[in-house]
Amino acid sequence: MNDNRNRTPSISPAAVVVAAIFLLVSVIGINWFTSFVPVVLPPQASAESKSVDELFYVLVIIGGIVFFLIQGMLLISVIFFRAKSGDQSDGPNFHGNALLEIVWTIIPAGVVVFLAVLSFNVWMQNTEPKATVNLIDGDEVKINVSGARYAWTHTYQTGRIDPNGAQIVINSGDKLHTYIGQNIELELRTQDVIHSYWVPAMRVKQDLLPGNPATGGRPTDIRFTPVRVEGETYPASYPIVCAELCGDGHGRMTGEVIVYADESQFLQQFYEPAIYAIMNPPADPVLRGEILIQEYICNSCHILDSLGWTSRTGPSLNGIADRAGERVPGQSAEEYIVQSVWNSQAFVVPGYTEQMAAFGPDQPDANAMSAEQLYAITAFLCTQGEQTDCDIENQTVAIPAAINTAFGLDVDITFGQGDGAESDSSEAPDED
Ligand code: HEC
Ligand SMILES: [Cu+2]
Repeated sequence: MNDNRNRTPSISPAAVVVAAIFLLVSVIGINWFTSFVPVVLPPQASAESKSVDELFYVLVIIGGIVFFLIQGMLLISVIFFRAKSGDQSDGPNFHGNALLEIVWTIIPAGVVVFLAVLSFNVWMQNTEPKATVNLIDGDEVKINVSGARYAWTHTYQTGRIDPNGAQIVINSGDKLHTYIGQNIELELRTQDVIHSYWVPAMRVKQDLLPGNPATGGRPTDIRFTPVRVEGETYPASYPIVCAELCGDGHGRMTGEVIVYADESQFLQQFYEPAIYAIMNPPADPVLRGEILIQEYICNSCHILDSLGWTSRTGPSLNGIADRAGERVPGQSAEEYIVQSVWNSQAFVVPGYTEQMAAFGPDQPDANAMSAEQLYAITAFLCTQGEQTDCDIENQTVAIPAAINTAFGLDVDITFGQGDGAESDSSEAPDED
């Protein structure tokens, strides 16, 4: 034993040959393995996806080679250098091999640096701001995404003006509409906790970070350009999911990217109809409300069978019109609904907490709600009941003082056209 103490291990030629064979087998095996990867990955639906996938292949190949090489060496050691039966002695005592140690430090260090440079390159390339973004009909349109437990909301600041002089904002709910070749740039904000906007087919993912609510949170952005996918029929749909565990409804926090074949299909099937609908709302406020309410994230917290909502963070809205008049003494059904939406904290339904998001004229994009929109939404909710207590004809609902104070508003909402003469905000297009 003693004569072994300061021995330097020698590397036998046989070991080198075995290692070389393993390296070869690993390379071939990994190449064969990666030929299956395209089947596993979603379609490459963005210009960015190719470089991301190539980076992924390089990582899998290098990682695979290292894995198989180490496991192979381990296996060889276990088989060829095992103790012979009856051998109770200690093994030879080695004191390192400077050459080996240098080699096995330099190679991994080199590999890590190589991967870092490669990854940084792909990242820089894919996140680089484009000269023109969100081009629609020759204009750059700002598109904001809002994440809230548990829904995504997309809003397009169209730059077009409605008859009242206000900018037309299209709220497309959980769907992002785009077309092949459009450079998309989204500004993301969360209304509560950290979420992560992930579109696997576009190979992009970006966290939404809470910030100072007074400044509207802390925006992050994400960029990608949809490209044509072989054999796809357009408009095509690709899932959006939340990639940051954000609560018990995290799994429900999904959406869709709808990709149109070209700009004209996008304009015809999404953009112009959306603007037309805003410019020419149905005369019936109930109908308007039914359309509007689906643009907000109410579905992420409430059950409402008539619209297929299934979420349980808040009370069910089935039959709300029957209960609304009995919730707060002295408050009519329509007053209660108005208050519930604009200032839900004023009365918290027993058994629930103050979790409902705020909606109102001063709220950020996804939660912005004008008096006219609130009027229509209330009119719709007033139809959700058996013998609704709401009277949406000839009624003026005074906005509760608390809301006036909070929003600095002084408006009433008029239902129908009758006595509500003194109202100063009934810009609801009158019907009947
Ligand atoms: C983040 C979850 C959440 C969202 C989003 C949300 N709500 Fe609520 N909602 C609640 C909770 C929780 C309550 C019960 C506590 C309270 O009254 O404030 C509630 C209460 C209500 C009530 C009173 C129900 C009753 O039985 O008295 C109405 C009406 C209502 N919400 C309508 C809406 C509408 C309309 C929207 C969309 C514009 C909406 N909510 C969006 C969580 C939410
Ligand atoms: Cu989330």
